[in-house]
Amino acid sequence: MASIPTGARTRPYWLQTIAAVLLSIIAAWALSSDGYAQSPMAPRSYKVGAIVIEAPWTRATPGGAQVAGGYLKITNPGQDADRLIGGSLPMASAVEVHEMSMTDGIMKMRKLPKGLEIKPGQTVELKPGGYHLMFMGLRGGLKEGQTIKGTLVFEKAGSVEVEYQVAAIGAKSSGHKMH
Ligand SMILES: [Cu+2]
Repeated sequence: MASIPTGARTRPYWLQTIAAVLLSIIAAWALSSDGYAQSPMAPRSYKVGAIVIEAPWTRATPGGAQVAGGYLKITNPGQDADRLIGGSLPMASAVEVHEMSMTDGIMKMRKLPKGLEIKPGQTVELKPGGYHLMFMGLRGGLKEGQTIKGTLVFEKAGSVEVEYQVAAIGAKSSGHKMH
């Protein structure tokens, strides 16, 4: 720093350079894929067409279980209705869209053959006890703390890659603060 003249009134050139580099780093970070913080447990959001998907999560599977539920929030800020019709997961033989409902005092679930409609302006939350994705024919268990890549398929918006955070066995929520 000996080359910096003492008593300079304007910001020295080297300081401007550092400031410019820092700004470009911050800008690059802000524009990076998710827009969200990159920490592994932070809720993530994804966009495909007009559809926004938030914070996909699933649960660790007890030994030998071959099914697991997938949960997330879907918002459709667009002008047209769309449908979540399925998806894929490398370690599952199928990903189905399910509904859970009380029938004669018994919780039952069924596959929605035409998928789940998301109307314009609507937000639908897939959560335990309600709509959910069902991962069928799982090969190998899901472990708490893992991140599982998969895809979701919408009738109009098409397919999008997402990552599921794996919560504890039997968790009622991902443990994330939804906003
Ligand atoms: Cu199910």
